[in-house]
Amino acid sequence: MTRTLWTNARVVTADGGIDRGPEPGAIEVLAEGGRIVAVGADLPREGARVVDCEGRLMTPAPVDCHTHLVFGGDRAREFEMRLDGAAYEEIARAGGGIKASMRATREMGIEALVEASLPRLDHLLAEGVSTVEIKSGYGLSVEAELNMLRAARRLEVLRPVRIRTTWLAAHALPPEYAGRPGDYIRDVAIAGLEQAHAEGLVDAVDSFCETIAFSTAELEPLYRKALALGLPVKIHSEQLSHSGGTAFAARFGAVSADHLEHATAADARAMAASGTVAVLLPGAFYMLRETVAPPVAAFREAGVPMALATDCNPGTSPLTSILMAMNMGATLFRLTVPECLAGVTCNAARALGLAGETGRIAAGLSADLALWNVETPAQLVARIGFNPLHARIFQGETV
Ligand code: DI6
Ligand code: FE
Repeated sequence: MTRTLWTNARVVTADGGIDRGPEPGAIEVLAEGGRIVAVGADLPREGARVVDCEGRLMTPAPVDCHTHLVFGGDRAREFEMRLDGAAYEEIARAGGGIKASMRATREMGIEALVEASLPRLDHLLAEGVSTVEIKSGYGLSVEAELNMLRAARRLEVLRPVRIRTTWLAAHALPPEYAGRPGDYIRDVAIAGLEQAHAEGLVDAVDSFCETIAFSTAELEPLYRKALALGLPVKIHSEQLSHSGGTAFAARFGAVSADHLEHATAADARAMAASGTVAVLLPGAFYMLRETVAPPVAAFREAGVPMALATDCNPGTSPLTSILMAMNMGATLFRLTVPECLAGVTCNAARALGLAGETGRIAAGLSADLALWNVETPAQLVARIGFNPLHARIFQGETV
């Protein structure tokens, strides 16, 4: 088994609080067979390949815990319409938005979806990302939703990355079910979920709870089914308005609630009680030029862990940079630098139920590490459009 010892790095472990990065070499990391076996000072060198990190910052490899990375088509035209003053909800109601991406996605086979998605994935990997969550939600029929997840799984074969798939059939109501949300949830969201689960295609279940999408009452049977199948649930909630999705999902023990611009202090307390991670998505906030930021102070006070993700999607967040997500988390939501770093490492892993697998530098976890050509986490978060990645280490291998 290959043993590797990384030495002379400024290591931020994200394991039990994040500091500013100690002196180079104070913490060494030893991995064997792809897993971290020891973290500390003066680790044994016998039989190990020793990598001198030359004083660089080492962090856990980032985790992008909320993406819609697999989709067809392009919505730059809608961006122009919004520049002209059209609202996102207006465009959605007129058949654009998610439904425009649905039409493009339905026309594509698995191979075409993979080909369209790979450049987006490669952008994330170039910033050191080890793990990407990918949602369905642009197929909106059983077969097209399954194909999205099949494409997502294929990406994991084509690249050294960990993919987690999420069933998001309850993203929008397709035209053939107009006025019949209950039928759609039963025939597509639930029936398709059973099939996806039987094929081993799904790791979690998500939905879009919003006035332009689904209500908690409509979503209830889907969440019951998810729990019956033993699948963790999450939710897009309180993004554009307060629809009650957060408290609803907390009742189902959600691993995460995402967006949360309009969440309240009571929502934060419900999330704390259910162990739900707040996944903040500043890319969508920025693109839609929202003005109400998520209640970060309430999350801090209630002790809700906060994650940051790209929300990479063709409409509201065409973002494929986890570094930019950190910068925006700081500038737009006023997260501290340590919160930003925890947001894309330990807390992001937790939002995917992967806290015991990745996102921290600790013995027993996968050796998923990022080495950066900077010395402090603040230097990582402060710059815009600059990628200082020196090396990405996935399961102990530099890739
Ligand atoms: N909220 C979002 O911001 C994305 N999905 C969601 O539920 C937007 C998806 C899109 O506009 O394509
Ligand atoms: Fe999203």
